[in-house]
Amino acid sequence: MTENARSGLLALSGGVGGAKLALGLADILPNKQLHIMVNTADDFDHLGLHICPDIDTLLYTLSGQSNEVLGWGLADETWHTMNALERLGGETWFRLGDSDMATHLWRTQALAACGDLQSVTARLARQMGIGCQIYPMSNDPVRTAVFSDEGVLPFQHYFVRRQCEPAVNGFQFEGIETAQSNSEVQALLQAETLSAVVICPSNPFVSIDPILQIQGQWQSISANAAPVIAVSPIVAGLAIKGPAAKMMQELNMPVTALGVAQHYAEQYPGLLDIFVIDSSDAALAPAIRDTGLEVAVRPTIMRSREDKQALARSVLQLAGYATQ
Ligand code: FO1
Repeated sequence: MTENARSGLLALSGGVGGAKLALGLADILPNKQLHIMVNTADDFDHLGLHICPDIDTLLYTLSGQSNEVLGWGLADETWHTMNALERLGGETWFRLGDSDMATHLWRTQALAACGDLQSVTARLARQMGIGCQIYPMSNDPVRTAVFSDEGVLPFQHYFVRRQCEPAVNGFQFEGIETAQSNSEVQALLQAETLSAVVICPSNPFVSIDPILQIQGQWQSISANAAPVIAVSPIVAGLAIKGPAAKMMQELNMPVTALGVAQHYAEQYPGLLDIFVIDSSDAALAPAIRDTGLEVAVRPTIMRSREDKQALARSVLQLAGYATQ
């Protein structure tokens, strides 16, 4: 990778899908060029601990510790504390592994001692040996409320406790009106040193929308000269992971990459430059072009490490990054 005045990449990410592409990017880019802004609207306080699921998925994935079987938490986890809590009749619907719990204890204590979520996250990343920059979307609390046929549910109650079963009809990001965007990301955008902004294949409604809907956020990304490239999280009508496809159906949207492109085009006019769809969805390209977006058709399914690196390389090439 050649160094030039514009040599940074800002990725916007939720949990698993975003973390996979982030890992591919981290394998290719020098640490100082990679900046990842993460959704924190899934965060909540539970059992006295401050939990940041998407940040932790990023931290664990980039440090090679993620639990590939569960899709969240740490590999080689044990559950003694949860089992003991269950015997006491405590709340165990949200399962915190013994080792994972150390992260939440450390974060909760650090936040209480001094820190804002940005500095605490940066310290956690350093402790885990991660060299790139990970930013919470805001230091201020934003919490997703899910409007469903079972009423309004806090996000983790919908996602984990009710296993995404209730039909959704909308979302509200509580606190979004007053939350300030991460100041380090704002500085990065203003410095005009970015070569690309990448919207990872994360859930558009509950992972990417909260990031973009923070005051002035999508407008300042749009105003930056770097091209904005989004990767569809929907492939062949299915979400690779999580409830995005089910949500689209319940929201009466086409459950396709076109539906995702239309959502971004309507919510954030002019933001996206290129929309990346999977090779299996090539037939959708003309209809997506009709929404005014440039379309790139590439393999986007990331099973292996090589798949992640290949998609990362595709995104970098689309952005005009000079690769070695
Ligand atoms: N997801 C589950 O489906 N069940 C759990 O018990 C669970 C516990 C958990 C603990 C810590 C953490 O950081 C994440 C955890 N997740 C769990 C995943 C997580 O809540 C969701 O995948 C995300 O919020 C959606 O991105």
